[in-house]
Amino acid sequence: MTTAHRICPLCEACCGLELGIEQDRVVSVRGYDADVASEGFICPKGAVLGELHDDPDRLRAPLVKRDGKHVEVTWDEAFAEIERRWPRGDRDAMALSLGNPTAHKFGLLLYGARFGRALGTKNVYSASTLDQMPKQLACGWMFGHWLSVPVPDLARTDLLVVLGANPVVSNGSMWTVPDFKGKAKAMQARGGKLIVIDPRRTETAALADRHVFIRPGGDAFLLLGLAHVLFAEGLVNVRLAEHVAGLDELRAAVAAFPPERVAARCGIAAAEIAELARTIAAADRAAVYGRIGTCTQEYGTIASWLVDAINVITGNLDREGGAMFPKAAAFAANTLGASGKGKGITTGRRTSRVSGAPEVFGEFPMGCLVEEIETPGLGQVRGLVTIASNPVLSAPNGARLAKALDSLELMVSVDIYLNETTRHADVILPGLSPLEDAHYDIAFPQLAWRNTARFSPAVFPRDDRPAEWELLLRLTAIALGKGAGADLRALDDALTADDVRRTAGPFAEPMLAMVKDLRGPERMLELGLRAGPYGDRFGQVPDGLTLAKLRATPAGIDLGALAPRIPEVLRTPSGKLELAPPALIADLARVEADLARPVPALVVIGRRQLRSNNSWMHNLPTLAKGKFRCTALVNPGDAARLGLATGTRAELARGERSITVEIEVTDQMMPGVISVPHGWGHDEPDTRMSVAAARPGANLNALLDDALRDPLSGNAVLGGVAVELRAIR
Ligand SMILES: Nc1nc2c(c(=O)[nH]1)N[C@H]1C(S)=C(S)[C@@H](COP(=O)(O)OP(=O)(O)OC[C@H]3O[C@@H](n4cnc5c(=O)[nH]c(N)nc54)[C@H](O)[C@@H]3O)O[C@H]1N2
Ligand SMILES: Nc1nc2c(c(=O)[nH]1)N[C@H]1C(S)=C(S)[C@@H](COP(=O)(O)OP(=O)(O)OC[C@H]3O[C@@H](n4cnc5c(=O)[nH]c(N)nc54)[C@H](O)[C@@H]3O)O[C@H]1N2
Ligand code: SF4
Ligand SMILES: [Mo]
Repeated sequence: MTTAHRICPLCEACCGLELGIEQDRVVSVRGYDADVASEGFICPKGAVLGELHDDPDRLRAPLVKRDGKHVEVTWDEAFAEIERRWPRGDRDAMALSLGNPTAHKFGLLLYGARFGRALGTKNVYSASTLDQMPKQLACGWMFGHWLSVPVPDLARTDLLVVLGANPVVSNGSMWTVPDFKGKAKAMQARGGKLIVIDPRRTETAALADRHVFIRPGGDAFLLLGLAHVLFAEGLVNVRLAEHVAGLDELRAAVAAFPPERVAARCGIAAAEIAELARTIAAADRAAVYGRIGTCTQEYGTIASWLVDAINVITGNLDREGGAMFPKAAAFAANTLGASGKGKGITTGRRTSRVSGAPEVFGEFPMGCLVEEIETPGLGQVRGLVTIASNPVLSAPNGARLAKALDSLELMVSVDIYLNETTRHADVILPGLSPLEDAHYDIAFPQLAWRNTARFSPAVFPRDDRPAEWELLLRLTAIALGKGAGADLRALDDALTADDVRRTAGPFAEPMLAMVKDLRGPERMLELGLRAGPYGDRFGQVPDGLTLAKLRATPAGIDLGALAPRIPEVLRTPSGKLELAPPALIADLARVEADLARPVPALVVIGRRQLRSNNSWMHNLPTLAKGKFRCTALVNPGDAARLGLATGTRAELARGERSITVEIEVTDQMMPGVISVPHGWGHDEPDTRMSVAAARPGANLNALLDDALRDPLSGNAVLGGVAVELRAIR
């Protein structure tokens, strides 16, 4: 048996794994103890990477739909079909949908972006508006860059307050923190405390020193109440005052939200809100962390802003043991250019054709895609390319979208399964197995608990099938009108040279000469690493980072604990940390109006599960085994009132739409709140996921509304949505 080392591409924890290999098969997977970022941690998903590699349902050849059935064709036939059917004329007629795994594969991320630029369409959609857009927008306004997202310095904090996240299960999000549980326990062993604020007593809450139930969608109200108390009781302590603007505006804005006013809306007593504020202020070093529960709701951007505003006004931002900015080795735009001042961010440079939703960071809300396909007229979307994206299950009102997909002139999916979304595609282009591909994380080192740099080469050699970046390059050639038969090597050289010349000016030619033996994403990585903050600056810093150095160090290179970065990290036009961005202050009017609205009797929220990964890992036998997991968790009081018991079936309805769910009664749930995981509903015809289809579960998103969005970020509202639950007799 030989061993190979490989970063797990499945979730944001990015664990380093050690694979045992016999011939061309993975026979064991363990956490790699020497890995500088994950130190031996592994979860049940990483342990089945071999099963993913071997899955007979995973596509290995392109498929084209002929007479309603997908049939295998050659690569040339698949691309010829795409070229023949490509909608011409209006650039905006082609839409692009980027799914979650795109963020985990550097070939997809770098060449997906290239392809997007070649398309030149304004119709770009992604999982970001089903997920973290509010956080990135709030950070953009506060710190001046959409990738400047502070993360808790768990290794040194005394108090971690978690809202709307379950890192024991998710292993962190917008926060790369492998073995969150071990690190949280180590904090507790040093005397630190963990507080979890969640409508469900989660696996993370079970570990916590204190759990507080909150009404879904109540975070903005709670956080306003907390900030109010901090100001009112003189507990504000802004350590970075000379770098902070807007303190008076923030004080004035939260003055209208004393705990007594917000208590009913967040479901937390006024006295408890005041006491929580005092606890955070009293901690020596504290960090407040909010994640998907605080984003996928009506006030996602406001809640995300207030999380960091509280970190600032309690003196915990950018300080050891508080919330800190990581510094990534490559592609970290917030480390480049002049520091201190910048352009800041701009949104709404365009608006969507049908709803007039503003563009945010070059995207429209995923919820808008369906209406752009359905609504005739100039600029109608007639073609779609999905890249690792399964919106039929992951986007609200997936059933409506599924119908709309069949009306497209051309749909192409770059995907490894024939699933609920790709079954609508005219052409499916499968990438390699992750084990046949090299790996470097572009996004997650910007969000990691510690600064490190790691690279994994491919574990297995590949046959003559193209890598995903090569598929995307060929699509780029088609989009640019160069044809499917274009010289891809020359195109790659030209596109990379353009990028380098744009950013490096007179240094471009020598830089390009130094990387001439590389191609594709590895060449872009080499350029990014060497130009980055730890890089060798193309020879100027002799012991600086290069790709060769990372290749020689499978356990990765440790770049140290997080260090303070203000003012260097700031990119706002004022050069200051903006504590009271005007758009957010203005949006408080919505929160104010909501105080008068009645709270619905029953709402649904989502949940993530350890042995599942959004919509696509239900086909791996080891993960699929055991107890059926797509259940609706219901509080015992609600269950008694509605005549429901564990194991019975019920109809979960919203307006005219409904799904059938299996009930699990548990006092983990706050009264009036139901929890249903997303990513299920594998019972669509003409898919090829035999294991998943055996226990399909129900698609929560069939129920939710595509039009329900946070207006600032365009993020979908996926939680706190009013529903009815009826026993099926
Ligand atoms: N109701 C509700 N809905 C939600 C959420 C929620 O909490 N509640 N969460 C939202 C969030 S946070 C996210 S990120 C989205 C995720 O939703 P999506 O962005 O749709 O991502 P996945 O569900 O992970 O689906 C991944 C797709 O990529 C394919 N794939 C997997 N690996 C590869 C690969 O290596 N290469 C290629 N080319 N394709 C691959 C899979 O077959 C699948 O089609 O769901 C969102 N939807
Ligand atoms: N095992 C596993 N790991 C995953 C994934 C997976 O599917 N499986 N998905 C990955 C992805 S794409 C992402 S984005 C991350 C997400 O990672 P997390 O943000 O940790 O996501 P969840 O585990 O869904 O935790 C969200 C929590 O918010 C709570 N919640 C719901 N509504 C509200 C609310 O209004 N307010 C508050 N305060 N809480 C609320 C829910 O009860 C839930 O406990 O996980 C990633 N990791
Ligand atoms: S926690 Fe995430 S990165 Fe680590 S092994 Fe599990 S799936 Fe892979
Ligand atoms: Mo996500």
